[in-house]
Amino acid sequence: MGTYGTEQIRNVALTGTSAAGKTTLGEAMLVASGVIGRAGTVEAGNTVSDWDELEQQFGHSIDSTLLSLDHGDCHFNLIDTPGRGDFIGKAMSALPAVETMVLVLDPTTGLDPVARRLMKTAKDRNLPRAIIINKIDAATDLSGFLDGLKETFGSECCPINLPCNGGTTILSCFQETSGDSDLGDVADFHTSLVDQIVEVDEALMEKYLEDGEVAPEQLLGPFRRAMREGHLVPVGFASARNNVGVTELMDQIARLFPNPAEGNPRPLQRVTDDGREDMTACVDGDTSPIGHCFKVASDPFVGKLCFFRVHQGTVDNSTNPRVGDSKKGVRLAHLYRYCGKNHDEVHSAVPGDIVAVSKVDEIAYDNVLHLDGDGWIAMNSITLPKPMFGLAIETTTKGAEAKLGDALARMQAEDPTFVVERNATTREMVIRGIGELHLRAKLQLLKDRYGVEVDTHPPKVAYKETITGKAEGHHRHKKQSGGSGQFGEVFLRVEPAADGSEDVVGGLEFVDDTFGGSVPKQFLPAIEKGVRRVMSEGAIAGYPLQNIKVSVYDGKHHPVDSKEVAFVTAGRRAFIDAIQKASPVLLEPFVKLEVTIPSSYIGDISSDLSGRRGRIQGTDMLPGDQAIVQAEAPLSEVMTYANQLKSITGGAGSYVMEYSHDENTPPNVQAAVVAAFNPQEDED
Ligand SMILES: Nc1nc2c(ncn2[C@@H]2O[C@H](COP(=O)(O)OP(=O)(O)OP(=O)(O)O)[C@@H](O)[C@H]2O)c(=O)[nH]1
Ligand SMILES: [Mg+2]
Repeated sequence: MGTYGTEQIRNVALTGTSAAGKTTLGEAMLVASGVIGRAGTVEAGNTVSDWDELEQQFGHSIDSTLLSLDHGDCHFNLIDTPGRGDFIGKAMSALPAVETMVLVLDPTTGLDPVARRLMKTAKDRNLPRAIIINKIDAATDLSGFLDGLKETFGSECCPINLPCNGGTTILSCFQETSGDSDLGDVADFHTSLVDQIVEVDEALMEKYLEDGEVAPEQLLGPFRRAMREGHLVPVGFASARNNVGVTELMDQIARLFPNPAEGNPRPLQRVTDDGREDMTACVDGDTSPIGHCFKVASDPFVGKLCFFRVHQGTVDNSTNPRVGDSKKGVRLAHLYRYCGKNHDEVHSAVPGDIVAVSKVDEIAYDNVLHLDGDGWIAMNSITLPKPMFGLAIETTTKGAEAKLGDALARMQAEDPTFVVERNATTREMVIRGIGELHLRAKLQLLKDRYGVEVDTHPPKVAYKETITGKAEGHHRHKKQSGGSGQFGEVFLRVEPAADGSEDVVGGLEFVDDTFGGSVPKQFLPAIEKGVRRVMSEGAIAGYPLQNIKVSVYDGKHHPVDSKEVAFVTAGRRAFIDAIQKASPVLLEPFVKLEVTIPSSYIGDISSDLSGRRGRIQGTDMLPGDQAIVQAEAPLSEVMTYANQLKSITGGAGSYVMEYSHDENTPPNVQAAVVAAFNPQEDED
């Protein structure tokens, strides 16, 4: 389709369980719409969506991919997302770009944590949802699966069609009022669906109670409303591989799913000197353009690409929007419409559309593009899991450090759940991701795309220091060397900072409690500098300090010898003195683990985790004798959990981890870490 208007657009994210058939479903829709002549398969590595070499090597999706196609008079922007827990960040970050999330499930394996998390995230963000139960050709207990679905996600999950003739066809129970299906009498499903829909419309409900039936045309508006209100999650059946239920889903998207003008408003905020206020994007009319970048990628030919969704106004290649709070406008010289790796250059994008812009360095993931005069616009970001699975890396190629740094910076820009840390204390470069598979994919990319190979080993634990009591500290710094000397004396008090205090900056609240000029005001920044140095370098074990309030209450100065450097040292030493007396503790990061295993290993996995100071929080059974064990454990104990899991289950298990919270280390661990700390004395 050359041109289309906002009302014709349907933006849909295909999310859900890994290997449920999202990529295959996207491929089938491309065939049905005539974009491609024949469906490729994931096995053959020739689908439009999994076009990337890495995806073909790994045999599943790794990044989100935009597919575009026309159906009837509608234009679909479909975002195919990866279903593996390791890549959930890519699925979640696509949600702000669409009006509807379609969760694709595999009835032969069941509901996994990814599906649950995505359903919850979409619900919390007021995003209309639908479900496709795929692989009906292979499923044996669809009724049981549907019951489990309702139990997990609520009775608002109502079939809109039903599998028939052993999963070889489907029949609409929205249109049809009677007949037979593989799941039983169509009439029962029709009634449940209509009951659910009319609940959002009182007048219609009365009519329905009186007449006992409502014409399908009268149900269209209430259907859409029920979806928008989260009161209805339509469930469809399909076999993407056998092309069953595919065009029906496309018809449903076109007829019943919201277009950008009807979808629920996005949580945008306008930020001015007066603070932040919520705002609603307005797709109609001549409003000034607002776009949100939900994905950054690199195209081998086009270079850096930023995919953005136009939430308001029309964007064209003469638009020079500002990026977030930056004052300068950027040029959107080349705009593209993407389908897999194929792209067409376009000159403009109407409100609601999704396009990519090339080679604009200033745009990063989650940035909002806008033309606001006084303030700037921000999106209420999706909270992505904080990556905790770490590997320390070193290049094996001589002189490749700069290349490695550059490659990692780009990879970080393209994946918000991938971070690179350079730890001054441990002198390690650590890459962190969601799980072992996530980092394995990054290392492969590093090798294939950037030609950099690295050695890896488990990183040292990133402990933090804090205090649990109050104490006073003092230091008198005096140095006389030949001519002028150095003199500064500081008395200060430390205590834990109040929870959530706005005065805490970088983990520290710094208060000037001096009076009578005991310390001239111009030296307070020097004292703060000394204190902040300790905050980052640590006082007892060489790890950064956090959550501390320090009040400088007295000191002495010398009219000639007092200078900045003297107060930096005095502040630093007085602070260390106080911290050591204020019952310091070492905090260690705890992670949430979700371990998927054959259920026969539940006992072994639970006792192994308990032996690693882990706490089991729950166990869920999945169909096919699989189970999920949820636990919290100290990161230091599960740093090489991939190996452990492999040796317990013989390779049959998988897991993901993310940051949970910090906890005090047990005294024996703290004593060992403190004993290993060897602070460098400073020069005085
Ligand atoms: N029997 C059957 N197999 C299917 C169907 N759809 C997809 N498959 C197979 O299921 C496997 C996974 O399909 P994909 O399309 O890669 O699944 P996905 O949901 O994109 O997986 P991720 O990218 O890992 O999230 C492949 O082997 C497909 O051929 C179906 O309808 N029936
Ligand atoms: Mg896929």
